[in-house]
Amino acid sequence: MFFFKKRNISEKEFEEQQKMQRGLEKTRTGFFQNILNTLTNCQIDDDLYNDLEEQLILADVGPACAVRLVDELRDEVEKNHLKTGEEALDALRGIICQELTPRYPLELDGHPAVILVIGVNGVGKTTTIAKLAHLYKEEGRRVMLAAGDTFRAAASEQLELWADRAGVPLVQAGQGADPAAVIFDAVKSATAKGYDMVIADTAGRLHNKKGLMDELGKISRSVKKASPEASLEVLLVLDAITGQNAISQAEEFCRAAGATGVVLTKLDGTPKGGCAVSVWENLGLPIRFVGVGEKIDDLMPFDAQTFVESLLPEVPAHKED
Ligand SMILES: Nc1nc2c(ncn2[C@@H]2O[C@H](COP(=O)(O)OP(=O)(O)O)[C@@H](O)[C@H]2O)c(=O)[nH]1
Ligand SMILES: [Mg+2]
Repeated sequence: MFFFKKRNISEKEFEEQQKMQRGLEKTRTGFFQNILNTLTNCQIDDDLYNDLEEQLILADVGPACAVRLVDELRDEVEKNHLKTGEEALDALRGIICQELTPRYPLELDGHPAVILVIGVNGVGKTTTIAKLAHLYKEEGRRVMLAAGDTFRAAASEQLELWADRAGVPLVQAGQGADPAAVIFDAVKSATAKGYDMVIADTAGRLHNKKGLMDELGKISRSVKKASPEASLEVLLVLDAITGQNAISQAEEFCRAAGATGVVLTKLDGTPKGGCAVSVWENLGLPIRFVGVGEKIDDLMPFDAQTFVESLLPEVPAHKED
């Protein structure tokens, strides 16, 4: 059985947890509160499993994923002779945590480490780039941005404002410039100037799958051409407010784009944060970051355990001082 490990946490981890709890407030006090209630002081029987399945679906976990999680829970309960709702709840925490734990690490060891941010319009790509720049700069990395969304003039201007705010340089070109050329220049410049990381914006327009594939293929090649030592992560940004809809629409898109991970934004704005749980099942991609607000420090590296502890807390979520 995958036991959900209770742990003693440091002050920093406690702060992270508080931030995640605030980000997940709507989800936690909504559908997941019902799940907590259902599993507190209950009888473990078929009705309970049916209720749970329904609640997981309402929480936007997605029907297929909800059915599988409840099946796994049933197995765990039987195998380990779990008797109480609290024991079953712990098993459920473990199952969800395992589901959310990335199967492979984020690749950032290239010179430079390149992160390409993709996704449809309005999901939060540009904001996420600013937040990533801030986060990695705080970690002591030298970050450069590339304005690969050359489709709209305003996109570059918006990124320029964020770059100033984050205090990092930006490589940009005029409207209509070739995004692969902009990103090539950024990677070249970063290599020459000793920057560790290039984070690149892209246009959200998805005329067709082939167009997208060609464009992203071209960008990947120009990254390698600019620096053979570069690593490349392609992060697909999904808006949690549109939840399961966004995930099913992203299925084809992410395969075409060769995405390597997901950033789930706007978790703070929805009671349906449960959609996070089905990202691996539907897209075969790990969640790397979550957006929990509009400010520059409202992005958190994704940690499955912190997420589950915030979603299904053991103690009342808010500590009284
Ligand atoms: N509440 C909230 N809003 C966000 C988050 N991320 C982005 N946004 C907002 O979403 C809107 C679109 O963001 P933008 O970065 O321009 O999206 P893009 O078109 O994908 O580049 C902006 O108003 C952002 O402030 C988040 O995590 N939480
Ligand atoms: Mg944008």
